[in-house]
Amino acid sequence: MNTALYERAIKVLDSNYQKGGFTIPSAGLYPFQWKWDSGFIAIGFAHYDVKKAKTEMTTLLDSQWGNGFIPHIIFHTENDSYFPGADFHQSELHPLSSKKYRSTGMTQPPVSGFVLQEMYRIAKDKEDMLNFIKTQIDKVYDNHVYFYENRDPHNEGLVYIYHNWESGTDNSPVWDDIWDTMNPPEYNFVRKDTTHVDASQRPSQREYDHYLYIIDIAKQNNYDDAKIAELSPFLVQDPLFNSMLIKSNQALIDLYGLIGGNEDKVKTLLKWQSKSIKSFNKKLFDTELGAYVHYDLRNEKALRYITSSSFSPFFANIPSAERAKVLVQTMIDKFGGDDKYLCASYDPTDERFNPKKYWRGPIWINMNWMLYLGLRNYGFTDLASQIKEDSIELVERYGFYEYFDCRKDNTEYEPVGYGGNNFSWTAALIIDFMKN
Ligand code: 2M8
Repeated sequence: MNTALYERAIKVLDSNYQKGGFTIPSAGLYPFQWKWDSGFIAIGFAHYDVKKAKTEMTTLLDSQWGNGFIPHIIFHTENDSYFPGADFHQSELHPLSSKKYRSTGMTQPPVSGFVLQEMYRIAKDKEDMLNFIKTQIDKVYDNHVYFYENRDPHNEGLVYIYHNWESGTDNSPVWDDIWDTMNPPEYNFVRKDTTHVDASQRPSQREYDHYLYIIDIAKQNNYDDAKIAELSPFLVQDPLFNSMLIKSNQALIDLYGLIGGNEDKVKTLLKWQSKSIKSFNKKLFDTELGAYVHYDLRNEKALRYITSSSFSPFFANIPSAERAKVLVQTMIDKFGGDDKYLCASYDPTDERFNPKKYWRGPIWINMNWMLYLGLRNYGFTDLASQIKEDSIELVERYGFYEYFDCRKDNTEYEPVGYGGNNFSWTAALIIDFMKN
């Protein structure tokens, strides 16, 4: 193990940890607590500072609303280095929003269930960790109840997201098809992200108009879920989001099994689980592409593009063994090759691919971490190891960046680490990669 790298990762995480009991993703660029970032961060902490790992999750789950919803950003502090902030989002419009924290009125992928399970796996003192999990697990369960009761209008076992920021893969080329159906006003606002990061690596101004417009619709309806389902121009069943929900369902089933009792909850979880996996395989797999794709519920059509999210079902044990082989072949054919690190966030053979721009092509360490665990679980050990080795090599060579260029022959366009530096989930998951 590269001990120096491990120590550097710890330094990144510790310096991003805040007095309020949460960790910012990256200084300047992202000065608050983000939902899925926090989960990955807690996994990193669990390896060397159990107290911080627990605090990270407790603070996140403490932001839960009265209806079980957990927001995507929790604005613990006033900070004007980020746009749009608490005053734009106005979570207080929702009658059940947290009275303690201001937040956004949208969510992010449901990481908390599998994060608690990872914390248990990593813990040396299992009894202590299980006691901690007992104090938090029902909040995660309530969060899943929120999803199944409010985000699945056709009762399919597949939940929707109503904003691209809910996906975590903010400006994926997949969303371009949805932007084509919209024509929002040109907003007058000052971007803050492009004061921290070169504009060529971030979403465009016009994309931000779309992002703000969807929030405006949600706000006009006080973040009411039924109204959003009726009116949002963006309503998508996302394979990444649903894979993480399914992975977390399974984690809750396993953890309740360790805790004992809770039979009704386990029964409900098992019911969701079989329905979700069945629908997922039926609706989101594209036989012609050999990959899982997004489904646009607003316009009732599949969004037929291959992204790293297309492979996320490995992480949640969704594909059959036979389908898994097809999926691996697609990954190798489109994303692999001696000239590339794995795994680009968007199909490098497609014209929409951009190797430098945020979620339109670069490699993200959190995606690699999920793909690694999923592929390993299915027995694709060589491919899994390659993803792990590529991830470590990228960070060793270029630093703890937010995202990375997948092209290996990159002497012409160094540096290849993009976005924020000293990025928390990159550090946290490199720690886990090195220990796993
Ligand atoms: C990025 O998203 C935020 C909005 O949530 C932004 O660009 O301002 C995404 O990469 C998202 O997945 C991530 O959680 C967040 C913080 O790291 O940054």
